[in-house]
Amino acid sequence: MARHYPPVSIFGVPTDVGAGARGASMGPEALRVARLAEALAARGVDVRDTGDVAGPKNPWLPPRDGYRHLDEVVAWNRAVFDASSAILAEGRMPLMLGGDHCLAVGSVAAVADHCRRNGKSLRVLWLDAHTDFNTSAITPSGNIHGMPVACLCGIGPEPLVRMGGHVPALVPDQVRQIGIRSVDQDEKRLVKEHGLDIYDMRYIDEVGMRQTMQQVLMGLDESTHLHVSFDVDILDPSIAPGTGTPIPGGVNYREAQLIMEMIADTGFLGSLDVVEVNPALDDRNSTAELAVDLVESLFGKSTLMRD
Ligand code: B3U
Ligand code: MN
Ligand code: MN
Repeated sequence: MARHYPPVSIFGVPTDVGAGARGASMGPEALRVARLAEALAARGVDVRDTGDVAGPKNPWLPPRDGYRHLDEVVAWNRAVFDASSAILAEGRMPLMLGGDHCLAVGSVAAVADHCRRNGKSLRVLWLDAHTDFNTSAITPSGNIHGMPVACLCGIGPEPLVRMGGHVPALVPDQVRQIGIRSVDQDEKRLVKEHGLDIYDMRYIDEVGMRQTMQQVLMGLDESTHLHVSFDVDILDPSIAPGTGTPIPGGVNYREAQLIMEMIADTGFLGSLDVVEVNPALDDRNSTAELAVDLVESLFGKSTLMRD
């Protein structure tokens, strides 16, 4: 069965203000150079690139009270929230090109707000090597890209926790985390305490990606809005070196394709972030190219037998 996808609006968020390495600010251009919009258009998707949102420069300062660049992170997330909300209000699918992962506070808060207003049930698929559930009290770095899931679940600084008006934006029950293999000591305690549903690499090794994704995608129905937050560091660094915090032992090419294909098969994809592409660390834009390849699968490219 050929899938019909809603119209897509791409927007870029050129900042690395929440990261510990510089360069994710060039992610949107890298993904454009890798021809993301053209690839979706070739699949018959109505796609528009609305350009980049704007925000403050990266002051590159040490953490203060457990946060690096909190004011700047808030400003960028407001811009993301507004851009995502406007796209959703037009009945289009927001596709955010990061930027680092702190920006998912704004994108997911906007989607959560949209779902609340429209009687949709939101499920967030967090594809990542990291759980991103740190707080100012336990972060080893102060980098806010290690905190967005906690913020969305109501734990974090006021302006981020309140980004979408409703607090918390999400409950842990709405989140599934896939590909996890780097969690800080105190962060581990916190994710357990909050009951996050985590499919780590050990689980994927043991049961395989097919069964993992069947679990992840259980309980969806016509009212489901799926938000995919795709941190490219879920991928093994051997295939995706262009990212700020690469962790060995990640998802391989075939597993990554299967993740995307099984999400595509649900037909419930409603919004997407592609974050942490860092061309300064990449090998000839290979990570952005791989991300585009995988996003094509998310829009049904490899479902040869089902088209
Ligand atoms: N957990 C570490 C590292 C990290 C989290 N997310 C990324 N890196 N990309 C931290 O600094 O919070
Ligand atoms: Mn992340
Ligand atoms: Mn990560």
